[in-house]
Amino acid sequence: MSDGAAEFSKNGQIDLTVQPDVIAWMEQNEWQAAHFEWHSIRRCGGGGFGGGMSRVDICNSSVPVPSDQECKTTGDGFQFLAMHRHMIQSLKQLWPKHSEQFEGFKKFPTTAEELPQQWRADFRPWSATTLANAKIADEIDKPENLSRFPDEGAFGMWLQCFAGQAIPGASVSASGLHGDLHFKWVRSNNADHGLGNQFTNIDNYMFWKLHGWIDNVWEKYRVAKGMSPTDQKLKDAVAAQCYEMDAIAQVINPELKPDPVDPLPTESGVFHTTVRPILESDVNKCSGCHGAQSTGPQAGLSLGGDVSSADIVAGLVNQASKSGGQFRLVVPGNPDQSWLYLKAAGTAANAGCRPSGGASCLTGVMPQSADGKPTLTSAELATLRKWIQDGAPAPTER
Ligand SMILES: [Cu+2]
Repeated sequence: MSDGAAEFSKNGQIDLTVQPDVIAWMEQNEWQAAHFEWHSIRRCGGGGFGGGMSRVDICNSSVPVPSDQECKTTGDGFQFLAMHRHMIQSLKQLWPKHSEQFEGFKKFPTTAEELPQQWRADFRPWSATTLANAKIADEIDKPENLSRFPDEGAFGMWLQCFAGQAIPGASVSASGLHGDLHFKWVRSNNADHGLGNQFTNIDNYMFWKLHGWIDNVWEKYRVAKGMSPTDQKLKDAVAAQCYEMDAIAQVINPELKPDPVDPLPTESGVFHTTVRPILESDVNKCSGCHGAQSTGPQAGLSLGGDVSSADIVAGLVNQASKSGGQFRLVVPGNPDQSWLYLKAAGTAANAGCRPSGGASCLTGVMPQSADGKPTLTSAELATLRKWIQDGAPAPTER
């Protein structure tokens, strides 16, 4: 895969998208549609009416309609931030070497020079209101700006919905910086992957530039408030959005569902009863990366979902890793030579990984965390360690 944006030409206009491989992965996993329906289900209103232009009657589907409806509550503002962070993090995790295409503007772009070259000739100045709001967002760590927003949900709501004012619920509803940014880069001829097409706008390179910027200023807010990038509330919120998006994707395409005619065996054993729940817990795992249905670069490593524990263990024990050089994923009796353990414990960086046999060395902690510390608790790590130490026994069928 190439780095950065891909050019997309249609009817004499050049637009920018993420790389075609990324678009294809998102299509396979119904991300374009799921992203649209994620927004639609927040437009259902009371009693399941509305839903905007939903193509799957999302308001009356199996996915519960969130009580936080679009731009009505600060809870929605928080979910808006968490959902887009989930997508950004997942894509960066899937393509760690090509992550530039999922990174935001470093600051709100106010000059042509700050834009990709293909957009510079079309740069038009922003309104004074937008510029004033952008300054507040970029300088959110200044006390006078920070104090405008009692919590991150209020900040998210303002970014998404009410740039013109800080207090939600007042009568004036100027569009947020989010809308200002979205409307700025619509290529009218690009109905396929353009920012103007709500059903596919996540294909567009500028989508990630603008949402990445929103994510950056959100993080700046959190840091200024002294909030940790690894606190449990944040992790739970991002994981919840991951699960909601997966649930929506399954409404859109039931084929993504586990196969109901082939029930999983009933299993027991240490791995099945104590290790697997750790790998599958809401916090540590999201099916986008290591699930049975995953089609991304991590596809070879299945840690949960619609797969038996016996198959998970078979895929780990004495198996080569894809990004752990000479290491195998699990070496029975030897956790400190087991890439799975080293990654989870956050000690992979010091393990002496050497690229080998086609396997690179990606030594960051897994699940990824912003501060590089393990996401698993020490008790969970001890459980994983003991299972490997005891010979990584396979589960048994009851
Ligand atoms: Cu969105």
